[in-house]
Amino acid sequence: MAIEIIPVPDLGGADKVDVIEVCVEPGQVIEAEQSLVVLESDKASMEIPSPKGGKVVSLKVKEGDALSEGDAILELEIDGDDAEATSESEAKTEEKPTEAEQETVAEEPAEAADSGASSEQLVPVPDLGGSDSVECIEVCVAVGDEVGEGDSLVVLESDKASMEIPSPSAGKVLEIKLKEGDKVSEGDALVLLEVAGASASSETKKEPQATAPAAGEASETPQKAPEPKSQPAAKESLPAAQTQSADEVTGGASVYAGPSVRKLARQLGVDLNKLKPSGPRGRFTNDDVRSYVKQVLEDVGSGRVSSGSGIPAIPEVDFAQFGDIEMVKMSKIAKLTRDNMCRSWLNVPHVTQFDDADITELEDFRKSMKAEAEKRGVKLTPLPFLLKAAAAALEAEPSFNVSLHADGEHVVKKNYIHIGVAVDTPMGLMVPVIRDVDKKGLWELAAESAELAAKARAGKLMPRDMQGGCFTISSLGSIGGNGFTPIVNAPEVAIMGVSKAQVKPVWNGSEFVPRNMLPLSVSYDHRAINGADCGRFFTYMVSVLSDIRKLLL
Ligand code: CAO
Repeated sequence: MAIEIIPVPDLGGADKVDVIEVCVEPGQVIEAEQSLVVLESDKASMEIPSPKGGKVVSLKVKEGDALSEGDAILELEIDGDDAEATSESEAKTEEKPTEAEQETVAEEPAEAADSGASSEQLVPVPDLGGSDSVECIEVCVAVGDEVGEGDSLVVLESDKASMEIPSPSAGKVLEIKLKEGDKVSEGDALVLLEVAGASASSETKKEPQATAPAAGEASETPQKAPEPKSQPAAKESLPAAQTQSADEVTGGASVYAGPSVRKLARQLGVDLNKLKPSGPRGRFTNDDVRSYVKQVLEDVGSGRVSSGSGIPAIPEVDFAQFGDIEMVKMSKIAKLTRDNMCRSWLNVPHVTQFDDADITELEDFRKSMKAEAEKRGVKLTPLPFLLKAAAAALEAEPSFNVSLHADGEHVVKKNYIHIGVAVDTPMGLMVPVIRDVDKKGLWELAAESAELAAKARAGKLMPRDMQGGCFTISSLGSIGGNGFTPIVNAPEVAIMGVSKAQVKPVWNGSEFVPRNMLPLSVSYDHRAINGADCGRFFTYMVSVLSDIRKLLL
């Protein structure tokens, strides 16, 4: 029985790689090759397998840590046989190089550095962690490309993982030794690079089996690396074959994307299944992910979709195929209306209630005031009465005179009554706000609403004229209709729709009598207002409109 620290193996040159998952816990009995942690660099995600079986004593890492080769992952209690076998294999692996070997290694960089000339370097397939005959699904470079150290040369894909093979050195691509669809194994030639003297020499030191043939030698076939496969992975191995299963990362197994694309997609919260791949053989590229995010941001910015709504976009249609068409530019106000309506409709859970107000007496009174109105130079329409009735109802039912606070914890109760009136203008819909409706008389309201409507139609409203509303009235009464469901003008929580008044037969308990009935609807935000609140609000407003003497109370 021995306690061993299990370290991070060679990460193929990667450093400070994020731990994205810890797969075991203290006390857990694990087997050799069982995944301990999942690491993710910008090139690959990789599961680090346990080199031996045993019981996890303690963890030395947690999610979010950044690890490099040699850092402790965990303490493992190993039983006798395994412990012995391990120390033997470690002893073999750690055998010191002979003096001659040491000299060669020490001298080579010096020679190359001295020469300062560029040399050729054949880059082979690194250790694939046991995978064999792995398909090349993407060649990321072309002959003549300048690549930097770590740049992806090719993407290989086994049935377990896809892996980008990074260039071991900076240099120029002289030759590509494989094509898409080829099956390769460890040691097979990938790319012939022309590298500067110093970096060529350092690679020569690291991968003697992969160096370019000496001058005059014709062979281009790289020799297989005879590295012993000890655990942790031997030098020059890329822990690619332990990369995270394609099923477990963004997009699932049916999605063809390299680790860096998957990482980018995960970082940006992009579901690759929603994208169309543009890479060769249906593979996703980083540009696919970026373009998708750009498009979504543009759509959100333009109001075509609501942020986070997840609502599929309406497919674009080429209408010209069905007949003659014209493209008409939307006005700024039309675009603002589009955005505001979309935002309210998607954010506010709407409920609409309907009722008819008997405005027979109201209309009699209004008509009786026509001469007076003319003298005053104002037109007395039903609108001022509706404004007064709405103000009275807002006072009587204060749950309507609120806005939901953005903190999600509060409701903002307003101690003022400002009411917006939707005005149909040639530029589009505008909603000027009449302040302190409760404090104003019918004549004043008639004059002010007419003035604001005129200003709106002349395009002369100032932003302040349209701010601060508590409630909105949208009247289609002069146009027609039996009823409609207006959209709440958020952050207000309710709106009234006014349709066309008509004389209708109404049963008074003993007979049908002709009454002037005004169809009304109230839409409300059900997050702020309940049906019973609306029932009280609406009933009170209808009763005021039916008997305007109540406004005096
Ligand atoms: N039923 C029957 N007749 C009505 C009425 C109703 N509900 N409301 C108004 N009328 C009558 C008026 O009394 C007036 O007739 P008289 O001249 O015989 O008195 C006539 O219709 C025209 O009224 P108006 O439209 O000039 O004045 P208003 O005060 O009723 O309305 C305003 C003002 C600004 C609300 C209106 O002009 C307007 O723009 N309405 C459209 C609002 C809109 O587009 N809403 C939809 C928003 S959602 O897309």
